[in-house]
Amino acid sequence: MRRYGKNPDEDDVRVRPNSRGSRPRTSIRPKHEDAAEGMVLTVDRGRLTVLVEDREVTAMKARELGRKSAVVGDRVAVVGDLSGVKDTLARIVRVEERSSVLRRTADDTDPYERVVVANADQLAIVTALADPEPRPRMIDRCLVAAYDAGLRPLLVLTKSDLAPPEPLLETYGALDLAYVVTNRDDFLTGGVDRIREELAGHVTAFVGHSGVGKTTLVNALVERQRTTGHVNAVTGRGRHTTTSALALPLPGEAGWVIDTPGVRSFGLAHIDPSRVIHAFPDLEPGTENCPRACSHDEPDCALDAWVADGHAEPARLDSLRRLLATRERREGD
Ligand SMILES: Nc1nc2c(ncn2[C@@H]2O[C@H](COP(=O)(O)OP(=O)(O)OP(=O)(O)O)[C@@H](O)[C@H]2O)c(=O)[nH]1
Ligand SMILES: [Mg+2]
Ligand SMILES: [Zn+2]
Repeated sequence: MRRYGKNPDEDDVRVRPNSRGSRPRTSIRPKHEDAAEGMVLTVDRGRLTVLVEDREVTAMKARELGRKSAVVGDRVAVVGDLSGVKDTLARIVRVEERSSVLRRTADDTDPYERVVVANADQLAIVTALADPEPRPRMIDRCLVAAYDAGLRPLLVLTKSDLAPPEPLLETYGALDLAYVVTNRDDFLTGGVDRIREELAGHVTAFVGHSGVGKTTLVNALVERQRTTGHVNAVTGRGRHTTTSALALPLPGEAGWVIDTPGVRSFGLAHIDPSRVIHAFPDLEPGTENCPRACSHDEPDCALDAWVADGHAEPARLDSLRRLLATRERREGD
């Protein structure tokens, strides 16, 4: 292999286990036609773990990438040492075009957008039914982000051993949202089958408040696929706050799950307020009689009468209005 710079007939040359210093350095190549394709699994302080074929290769951004960053889920081209051997370092020379970008800001006024995950096609909005208490506004915000990024939202209600899901599901009934209800005890009895169905064939980013059980659930889903050390270091046993996003393959090549650190809120500063209504397909038909360019948060808005006539949950309109109000505050400042 290129790593040792040997000819094939020298393959049987043994490499001493502790010969760190004798390992050749990553070669500098002006052209990258020999670059390998990989997927970014995690990012930790400038070091990226890239899956190249079946090896986890540690890599850093090549200088030529400039300020462009690679995030979890990105497809990248890597050169250099692709052996995946400890203490080796490859270089990312290209980030391929993304099919989706999930963004968030710290709050609605934060001008700094972070890309949470690239190339996901589903957003699992994880909410505990208790401990911590569900916060419908957070769900609405995640829905807005999902619709904005073109991801299919999936509502995942955890800790059903602590509280029933019905009150929350009633609020979202009009949305026709895909959802699953789980709890830790289910995991032992095949209870993750329902969620597996929803995840199959998708790249799903798991988002939600800290402590809602994202890592606990992800661990139950990917158990057999864990690689030693790596997953443990990042996700612990589900009891430790996750500090960086990590992509994990579902068994049987059934797709990918991406565990992300808990967030305090899902800032929407990057989202166009006129698109917010699309996150409320249950309310959208009620905007037909709105005045032109209605913000849906003004006295003439047709939604009030429409909702009062029983076409949709008043709680949904309240959520929409709260989001729009947040957006408006930002515009006024
Ligand atoms: N009662 C109950 N507790 C659960 C369940 N699932 C997870 N927990 C507990 O909830 C706590 C938080 O779980 P995590 O999986 O670490 O939560 P997380 O969403 O990954 O948290 P962050 O990484 O901080 O974002 C842990 O103490 C879990 O044991 C469940 O179904 N029922
Ligand atoms: Mg976690
Ligand atoms: Zn309106």
